[in-house]
Amino acid sequence: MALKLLIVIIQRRDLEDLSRALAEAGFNFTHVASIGGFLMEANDTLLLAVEEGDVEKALEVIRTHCHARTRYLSPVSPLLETGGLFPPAPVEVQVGGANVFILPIEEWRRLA
Ligand code: 2BA
Repeated sequence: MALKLLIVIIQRRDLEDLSRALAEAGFNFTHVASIGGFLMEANDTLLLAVEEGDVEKALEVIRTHCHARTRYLSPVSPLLETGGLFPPAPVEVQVGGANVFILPIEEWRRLA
């Protein structure tokens, strides 16, 4: 059976709940702490190698335990930096639930 690698980027607030749910569903995974390039905030990346036939099951667990959230960014105005009066309106950003990249695994070896 073919194997797939799921690279799953989630929000930190979903990590505990999702980790527990994946373990209960029988999935092995590796957790890597990461930082989003746009918000520059900590997020988390999970690596899961799964049988192709289990991909949808894993996605369902991820979908159930990762939630979309709204964040507001306050852009720094060049006017403010030079003493201007009016701060720019916060920018609304929708983050998550999860960003999942699904890659084929060519070969998996456990070396003992
Ligand atoms: P960040 O890069 O910190 O992005 C957080 C959220 O900001 C994104 O949520 C998106 O709604 C918004 N955003 C990102 N880049 C933007 C831009 N150039 N202009 C306007 N808004 C932008 P998500 O799309 O749910 O992404 C959540 C996190 O998943 C990202 O955190 C990043 O760590 C990762 N990610 C998303 N897309 C990716 C990609 N194509 N490649 C690698 N990592 C990705």
